Amino acid sequence: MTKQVVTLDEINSQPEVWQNVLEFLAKSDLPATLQHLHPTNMYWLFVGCGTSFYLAEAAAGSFRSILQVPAQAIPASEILIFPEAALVDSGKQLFPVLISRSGMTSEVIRAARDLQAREIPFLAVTCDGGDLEKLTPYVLRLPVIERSTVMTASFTSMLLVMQYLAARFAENKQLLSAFEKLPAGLRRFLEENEESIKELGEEEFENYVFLGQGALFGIAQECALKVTESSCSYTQSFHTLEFRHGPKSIIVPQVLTGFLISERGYQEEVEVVREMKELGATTLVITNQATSDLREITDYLFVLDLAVPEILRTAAYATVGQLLGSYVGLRKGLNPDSPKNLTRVVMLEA
Ligand code: F1P
Repeated sequence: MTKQVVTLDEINSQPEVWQNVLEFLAKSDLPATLQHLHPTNMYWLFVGCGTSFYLAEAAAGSFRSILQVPAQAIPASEILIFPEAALVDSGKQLFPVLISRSGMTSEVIRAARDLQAREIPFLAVTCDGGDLEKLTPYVLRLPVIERSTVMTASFTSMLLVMQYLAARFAENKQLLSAFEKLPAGLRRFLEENEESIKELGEEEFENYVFLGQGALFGIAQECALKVTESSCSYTQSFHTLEFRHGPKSIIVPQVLTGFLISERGYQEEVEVVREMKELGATTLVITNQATSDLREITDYLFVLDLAVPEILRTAAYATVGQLLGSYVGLRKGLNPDSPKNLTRVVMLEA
């Protein structure tokens, strides 16, 4: 009997977790509470560490896309070491969003206290609450209980929550009504593709690359981190078109080159797939739809087929990297529930 892997169970629980989170959001009065801060006239600064920093990247890309507001992501450490640069006065009201599953990560807590000292209001987005939820009146604590060391459902759920916030601030009824399709769409995708991802995990590669544009760049970074954390493999991530400007020098068949293809940048991004295939890359493609020319240059293809606006597909792309990381780890005889050198929270000496 195969040993239960909690991380895999939690990855596969994401459709149900998303359903619960969407029901929680429908009852939350926080979006209305934040309205008085004029969210469409603020400079949004998304802050986190590790997976939560890549979540910040995807959230910032989502706010730029949905709200057309200035939005940036930074690691919490930047506020501690270079506060004057991180908290730049852009002329717009700076509004930080501190993201932490545990609410206990030392760098995030120190950044929160620094913001308090500067009397800069901020939003906390968390699952466990921890110390973070006590440091601000603006808290979104999600009904997500995650036991795994690495973040999976907490990552995608907190991203959905921030996309929901942006859609509420934008009063975008088409987006808001589309969220309800996501849990069933993800359930179908996972049922149809997990076995293929498991088989891909059993293939040996020297290292892995993940590429994405816009909000998908944060997802590419997270896919790379998941494979590193769960399997001790070497990975890299770049903006897709940036890969031409030097990093492509590593291309050989033993490098699994992953492309998170957007709808908006489809033509330009597929051209990069073609060029890398011609250089000898083994290509992995995650896309919502695939034309025949893309299928011809793709070795491992995963089609989301989600009937929702493009930006709402963002979180689903991450599930391929989550599953791949765990299955590569298992193939290497590792335990994804107990990743080498890692702890569930990074807490530094006071
Ligand atoms: C942040 C984090 C995770 C990482 C590991 C250690 O946690 O760096 O991204 O995977 O679990 O902690 P948090 O601040 O979101 O709780």
